[in-house]
Amino acid sequence: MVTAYMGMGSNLGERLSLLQRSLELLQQEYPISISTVSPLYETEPVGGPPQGLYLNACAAIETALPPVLLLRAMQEVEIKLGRVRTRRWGPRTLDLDLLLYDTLIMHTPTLVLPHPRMTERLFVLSPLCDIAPNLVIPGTRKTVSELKALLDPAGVRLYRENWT
Ligand code: A4P
Ligand code: MG
Repeated sequence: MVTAYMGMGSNLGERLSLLQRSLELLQQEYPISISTVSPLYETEPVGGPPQGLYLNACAAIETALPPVLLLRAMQEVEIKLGRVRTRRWGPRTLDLDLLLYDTLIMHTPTLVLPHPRMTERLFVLSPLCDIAPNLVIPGTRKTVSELKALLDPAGVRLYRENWT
């Protein structure tokens, strides 16, 4: 078993229930156990075209699935919940990103770990810091809490403490 961390986002449709449903499906249909879920944040969109506010959260996952199969499970859940793939960084009903898989560093065309943009994004580091502040991000020698302190605090606000 390893611990992995998933980033979750939605800015289209029934944002809250899509995020809730994605956690249920991952656990019902795959050998995945969600051990901790962060509070939910409402966040200003970063990059892409003008679009609505996101809800973002992070979850800690316990699984024996290898990283590529874990990502595939997350992508299948995105599709089951009706994700329409539009433009990169554009609005989406559900985006599940694999942020970290244990201490693994890897670069393939379909999977990069740690997630390449996670350390620059407060919408990722705020919820991650709530559940794993002292985790060292592989390749940085810094903890989540240290990396978060380097970012501009604007654009991210607590939306709901308990939401699952
Ligand atoms: N991929 C490679 N590594 C990974 C990984 N660690 N986790 C590949 C997930 N996917 C990974 O992803 C595109 C491709 O990345 C996949 O085919 C996969 O093989 P995608 O989810 O299909 O497309 P995307 O999400 O539009 O693109 P991308 O580059 O993943 O965007 P990001 O980085 O996920 O950013 N603003 C706010 N406030 N909140 C957000 O949640 N999200 C984005 C999307 C932009 N702005 C945002 C938010
Ligand atoms: Mg993505």
